[in-house]
Amino acid sequence: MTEFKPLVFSGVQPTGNLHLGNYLGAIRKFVALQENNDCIYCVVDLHALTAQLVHEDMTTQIRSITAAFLAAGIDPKKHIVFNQSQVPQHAELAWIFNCVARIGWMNRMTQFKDKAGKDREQASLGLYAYPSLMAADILVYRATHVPVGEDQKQHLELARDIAMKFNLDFREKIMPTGLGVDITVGEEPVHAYFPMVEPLIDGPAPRVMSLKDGTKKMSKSDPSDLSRINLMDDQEAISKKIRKAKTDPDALPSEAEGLKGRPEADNLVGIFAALADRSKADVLAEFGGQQFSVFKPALIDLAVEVLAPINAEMRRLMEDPAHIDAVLRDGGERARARAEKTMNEVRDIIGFVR
Ligand code: AQP
Repeated sequence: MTEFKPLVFSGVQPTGNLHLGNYLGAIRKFVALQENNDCIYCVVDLHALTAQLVHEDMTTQIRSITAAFLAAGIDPKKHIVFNQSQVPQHAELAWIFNCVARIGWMNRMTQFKDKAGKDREQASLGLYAYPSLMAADILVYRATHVPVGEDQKQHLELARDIAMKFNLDFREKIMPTGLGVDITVGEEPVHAYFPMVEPLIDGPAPRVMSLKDGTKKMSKSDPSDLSRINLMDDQEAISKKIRKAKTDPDALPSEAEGLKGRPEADNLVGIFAALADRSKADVLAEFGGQQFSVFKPALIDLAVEVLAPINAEMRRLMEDPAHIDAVLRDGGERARARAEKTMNEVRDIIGFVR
């Protein structure tokens, strides 16, 4: 549908230890996409302020996410890797988008409701406006494709709504600039400045669940460290967490259908399948009828095999913070140049004097 030049953008918050959900749901896709696409990957440090303002280890966290990107195989020379706060154009476009987005749209965001909890009055304005900044992160590069986990689907729909409203509201101003692109949205032809971003959610593990509760997503902010496998976990920690992972008393089924109503079993089989690049059906063809006492050791071996090299490389990179900072500075410079081009065009479309 899109006639914009394809461009991949995605971001990860420096808010704690990266876990297997972040890796399988997002970072591994980032690595695969760089083969055939122009990609921009961002450590979204401004977003990290939304739920908690003061982070004692902000600098280390930014470096650690960058190290994870590089250790997983992202090439910062061919693509762009940077931290968001180096490119102030994200925040500038977010302000304009705050004026495009409607309160009613923001009120529907389930992640705000989840993260704000019961005491919504005490949540920051930033947490509420988070999806508008996320739309700006993507659209300040006029990116067309965004690899994310399933939890971000609603935010990407909002980004599309914001782009569409901007395109329609400024239609008459975009036309004479010659900066727009003719696209079709549904049946409708639209002369668009901003593309309708496509989420790239499909994959073997769009939603990795907690090891302690198969109905909750694996999350950095879960108070229990046993709920997640961190990319920095060593072999012993991985082994302990999988051994202690919640299961049910039954043997594994022989077909994927049999995982219905068994969230913990479904999650562990899904993790195995994603790590091994196999389907759940294929994994069950091998382990169907076996108890968890057989399956878990196989999962431990596989998880250690996949994660150990990433873990080792992250540790090596973290010993050279100057190198990581140089990668971010170089990426920041290149990202800023692209973002400023968009912002100059947006300023012209709106009619700001410059
Ligand atoms: N459990 C998950 N399964 C699959 N994908 C996931 N992602 C996060 N959790 C899972 C994806 O990882 C990318 C980076 O996420 P983020 O750190 O920017 O924000 P998040 O979604 O809020 O991640 P967390 O771990 O849940 O952090 P906290 O606890 O701080 O909220 C995104 O693409 C996300 O979809």
